[in-house]
Amino acid sequence: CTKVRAEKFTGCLLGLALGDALGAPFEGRYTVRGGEIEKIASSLELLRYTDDTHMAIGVAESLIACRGLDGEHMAKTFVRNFRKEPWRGYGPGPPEVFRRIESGIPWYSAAEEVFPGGSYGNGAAMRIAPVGLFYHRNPEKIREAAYLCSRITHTHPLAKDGAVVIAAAVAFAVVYGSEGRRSDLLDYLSAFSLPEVYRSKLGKIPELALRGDRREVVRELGNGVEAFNSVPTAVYCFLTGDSFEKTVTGAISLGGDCDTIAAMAGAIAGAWWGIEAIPSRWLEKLENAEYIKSLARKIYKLTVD
Ligand code: F2R
Ligand code: MG
Ligand code: MG
Ligand code: MG
Repeated sequence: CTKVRAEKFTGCLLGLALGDALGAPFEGRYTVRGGEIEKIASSLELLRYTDDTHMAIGVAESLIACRGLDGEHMAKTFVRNFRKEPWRGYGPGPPEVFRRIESGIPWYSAAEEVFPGGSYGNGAAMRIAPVGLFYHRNPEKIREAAYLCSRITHTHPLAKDGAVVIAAAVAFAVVYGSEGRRSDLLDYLSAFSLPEVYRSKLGKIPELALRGDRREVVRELGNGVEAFNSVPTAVYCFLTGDSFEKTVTGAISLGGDCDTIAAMAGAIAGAWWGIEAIPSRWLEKLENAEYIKSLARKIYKLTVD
């Protein structure tokens, strides 16, 4: 186990926000050429983030205020943040859950009826990185905390287990990066007894990585808004990107729900390599970077210092 440094915490949350902000202009695109990402990034004055980061900020704010995960407080934080900035590009489910909470339905049951069987969108996984940071010392708490955080808006087991995968990957990256072996992540995740679709997709990663065929990755792992079609893909991007920059641009180049895949992969990569590995030309343009950094530092102080 290498030293857990504050730079990994800041790298994680800034990495999430940058993956989101750099990927957002391409969300829903079928193909994205490598050069397009840098062209758009350099033409923009501000790299503006979307719901992925906005919700992760809510997770971090609530974890810090409560010194741990309090479902009711986190739900209220989500609702308050959404009301301030409803234009962040939220999926259809969460705003409906927030309306239900405001109408008096308890936070723990407000999401149940929004989709039959609950939402399996990737909205729980995209925001979960602060939970991985907060509970990095405590892998046995990760599942419980990720489930609780997800339950506010996403009650389908595949959404909740997608959040477990990303939270666990962030914890792994904080504890073992950058001197360990990235490929050990797959062994680390195998201890979390995941549903078959995750085990099967994560199990395909080593072979897919050998071939590195973009179309095959999209076909086998997915690039959609469903948690099971984006979470394993984000893990693939981290395991095959040899730097923070390559992880994030590789994720965006897959197209589809690429702001979210890049946000999840960027959080893991930022936690692995630390803030010093994030290109300054991107960091300088990131919206609210100082605030996001301050949240990461507070989680570090509460859990390591
Ligand atoms: N909302 C978007 N992108 C749309 C375009 C945004 C545009 N650029 C803008 O600025 O307005 N992106 C964000 O949403 C995704 C996360 O979604 P989340 O939070 O999981 O939402 P939801 O609605 O719960 O689930 C997403 C969709 O998945 C399908 N689905 C989920 N559960 C289902 C079920 N049980 N049965 C059938 N379908 C189910 C539905 O189509 C949901 O709407 C991220 O990409 C984020 O970036
Ligand atoms: Mg988004
Ligand atoms: Mg969550
Ligand atoms: Mg998205």
